[in-house]
Amino acid sequence: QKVKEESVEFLIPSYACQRRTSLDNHNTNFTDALSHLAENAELNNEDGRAVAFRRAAAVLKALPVKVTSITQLRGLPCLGEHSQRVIKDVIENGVSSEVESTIHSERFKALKLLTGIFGVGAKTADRWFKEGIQNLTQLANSGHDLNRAQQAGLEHYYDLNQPVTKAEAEAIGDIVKKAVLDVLPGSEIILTGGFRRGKITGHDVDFLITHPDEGKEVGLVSKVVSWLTARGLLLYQKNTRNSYLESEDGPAQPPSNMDRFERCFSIFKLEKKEIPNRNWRAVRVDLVVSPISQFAFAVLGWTGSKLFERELRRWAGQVKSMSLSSHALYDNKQCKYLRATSEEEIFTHLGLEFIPPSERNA
Ligand code: TTP
Ligand code: MN
Ligand code: MN
Ligand code: MN
Repeated sequence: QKVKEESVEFLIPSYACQRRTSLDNHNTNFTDALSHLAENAELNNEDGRAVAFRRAAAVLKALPVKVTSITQLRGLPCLGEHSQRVIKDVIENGVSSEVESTIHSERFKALKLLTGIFGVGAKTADRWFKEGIQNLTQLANSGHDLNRAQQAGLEHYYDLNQPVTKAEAEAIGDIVKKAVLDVLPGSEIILTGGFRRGKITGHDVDFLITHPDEGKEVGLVSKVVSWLTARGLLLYQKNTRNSYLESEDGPAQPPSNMDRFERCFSIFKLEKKEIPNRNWRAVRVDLVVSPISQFAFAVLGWTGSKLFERELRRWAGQVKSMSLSSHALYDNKQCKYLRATSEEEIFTHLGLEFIPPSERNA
């Protein structure tokens, strides 16, 4: 599991949670190609294939040098035959013919466009594509009944497909802080997701909220939503109550990235004086509330990246016989929950070196 470059050897462990992956990617030519194939597999509901491409891309993201020859890949983990073929193609021809024909196919283009609508997943997009719907006009004219999320997604399609900047995330953070502290003084609010990993843009803004007195946080999301709604700051919101019960949901549940926190998937109406005529733009915002006793797990679970999270859960299960979720860590051998009040403690429980958020960009 080593890569050679001018007699320097780098050790690349096989689980993404065992290694550091900064945003400084030296192999975007390969990782873009592999990510396109992963995306295509996700659009085709081929999850196993998608994860294999994601893992291969993540290994290349973690390399401290640019790969220029296939021999440098010898001994690296997670590079299956298919991924190696794609990399070889890119080295020799500058592009992968498979990737090129995939991303220029009518199907890929249409599915990407349709899943770019907030509220539309791969299955819905595929059903529509099979009915001949390939663009937004055809969808609007199709007579399909769209749900509330999809209507909002269509209405704000352009805005929601524009990257959210760090400055916009901070402006929304100020509003969220004001709302939360107004309805429940003493609450803590942190920016999670990609921005916590140091990304300078994102597809949305993720906030995690808690209160030092366990129980005080119950019902907080709906109060915050009322506060925001009263001020005309929300274009769309869907609340979900907390449905987590340790006794039922803990160890018995298969590891999954869907958690059961009280939450709101929303679209903010962010004031932007510089946008002419309108003076605002739409931004996707996720608000999640965690009890303080689960906060460290929630922070770890909501920081991402998605592959890093997936790998943490896989490591926990396969190597440590533990079940990790955004709520808790359960030791299947000792038959007990392992408590933690910080991310560092969770890494220690898992027998992993602590990886800071900025190095979780797998
Ligand atoms: P995202 O907001 O989807 O991704 P991101 O912030 O890493 O990237 P982007 O800049 O494109 O927004 O998800 C953030 C994290 O939240 C991700 O690690 C997965 C986690 N998550 C859950 O734990 N539970 C959920 O139900 C969802 C939707 C996400
Ligand atoms: Mn570097
Ligand atoms: Mn995000
Ligand atoms: Mn999100």
